[in-house]
Amino acid sequence: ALDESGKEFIDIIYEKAVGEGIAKITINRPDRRNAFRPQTVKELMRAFNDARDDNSIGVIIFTGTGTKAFCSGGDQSFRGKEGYADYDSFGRLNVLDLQVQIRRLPKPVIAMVAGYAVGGGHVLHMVCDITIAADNAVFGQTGPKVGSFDAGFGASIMSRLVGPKRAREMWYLARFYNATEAEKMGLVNTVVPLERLEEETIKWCREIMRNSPMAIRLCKSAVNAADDGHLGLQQIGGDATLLFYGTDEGSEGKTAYLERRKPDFSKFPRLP
Ligand code: 2NE
Repeated sequence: ALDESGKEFIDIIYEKAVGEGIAKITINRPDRRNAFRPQTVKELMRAFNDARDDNSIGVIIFTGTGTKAFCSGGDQSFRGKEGYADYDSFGRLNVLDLQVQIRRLPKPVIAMVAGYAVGGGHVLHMVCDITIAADNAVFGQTGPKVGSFDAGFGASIMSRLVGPKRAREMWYLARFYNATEAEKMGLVNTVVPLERLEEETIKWCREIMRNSPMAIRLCKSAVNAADDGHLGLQQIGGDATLLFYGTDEGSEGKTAYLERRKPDFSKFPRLP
């Protein structure tokens, strides 16, 4: 499969149902339980970027090939002293950039989880806007068992989702939780039989697609704003500028500048 710029994807599958406004990004390393290596993450970032820029896309499904795993985190066989390394000579934790990208992407990202979502794969589903789980899904952090941890979003977003006590439990004990337990903990939005997973996910996508894209964009920014601090404010502030550019008042400033005249803002109301 080729991406928009003609580059081949090796580790992922990227599809679009353009008429529906739905993109689907699939980690395609089922033999490794969809563990990611740096190449996988680079491809995911390219695909998410394309889906963000594509005006016809309103919602993105993020999933893994097969029914055994959504994602089992970083591929441990690529882990070195500086992070994960594949074709580059140096290691990296570029999955952290992917997490930020998903969090800031102004369209909903829905994690469609069958099987294991563990380790860095668990963090990936947590940074998505919504998680639809199959009844065979298993959730948990494995880091402390394999000499790793994610003290960034992996800790902070988890703590928001399940509360600090449960977050400590998940990290300190590194237990696995089934789909029903995960739903009770607030980790997932709904649990459906495995054979209905895709159907249910598409149903949620279609419901989202019926609603106002700008309202959804602002709601995503708003829900994240307080937790994301300055970056959250920047996102929602950028949305305000985006909306303002579309107004006559915003346009008057630009037009006056280009016409080399003084702007006339007198006709615009000073709202209470
Ligand atoms: C996911 C899990 C529980 C599945 O168990 P099971 O029994 O269904 O499958 P199995 O046999 O363990 O795995 C199938 C094949 O996939 C490989 C396995 O080694 C095995 O290979 P073969 O024996 O067939 O050759 N595989 C699975 N996960 C892998 C991985 N993450 N890296 C490399 N190979 C993997 C079970 O497989 C499991 O516990 N996997 C490890 C989960 C894990 O510890 N992930 C890393 C956490 S750290 C992390 O992701 C991270 C972070 O903490 C901070 C920043 C960035 C990343």
